Amino acid sequence: MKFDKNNMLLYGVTDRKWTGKMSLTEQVEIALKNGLTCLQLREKDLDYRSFLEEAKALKKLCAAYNVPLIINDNVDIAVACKADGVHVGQDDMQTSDVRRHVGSDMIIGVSAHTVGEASAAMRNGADYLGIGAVFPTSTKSNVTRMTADTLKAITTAVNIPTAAIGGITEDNMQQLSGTGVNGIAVISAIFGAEDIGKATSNLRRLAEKYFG
Ligand code: TZP
Ligand code: MG
Repeated sequence: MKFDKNNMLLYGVTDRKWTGKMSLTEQVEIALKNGLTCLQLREKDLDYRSFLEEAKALKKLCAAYNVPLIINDNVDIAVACKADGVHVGQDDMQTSDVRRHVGSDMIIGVSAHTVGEASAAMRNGADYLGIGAVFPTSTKSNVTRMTADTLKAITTAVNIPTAAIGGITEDNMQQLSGTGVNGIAVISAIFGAEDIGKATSNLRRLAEKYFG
């Protein structure tokens, strides 16, 4: 699948905490219909078989909307479900090892918090970076908020697509314009929204305005 900086515009990350009234698949389909440009399946507690089954179903769904599916952390699941990519954090498998495992075609995303991490990730084969946390967030614990200067320094240091992450909403997104990021990655602004469709289309319109 074609992958470039436009896929960073509105990058949605799943979180099972927000399912209940709707299944994860139903939530994802609404987001896909309303302008999501990339989807990351982020499962922390699912057993391998359920994870793989879900990943295969979401791969099919994302493909129907021509949106890349990225698997968080789990290289084996990413390969087995024929995902478009895999995303790793600094405490996960090393970028160069991931590249060896998945071959040259699969997209690799890496979380970066400093210029050093970002440059190393790019050198070792990352195709894009998630950079954060740019705002306070209650979705993930143990995250440190970075300054706008660090964000700018990272986007200046690398020449691969980037998405900012962490506490991003319709109301604060504008503060990221001019930092050099190609878009935003969000969990709660989409999957925690009362109306996922409306939230997604609003975020997409604003992302086009500030980062398109
Ligand atoms: N990595 C850094 S912050 C974060 C992750 C996964 C959580 C983002 O969630 P939200 O709800 O968009 O703040
Ligand atoms: Mg991780």
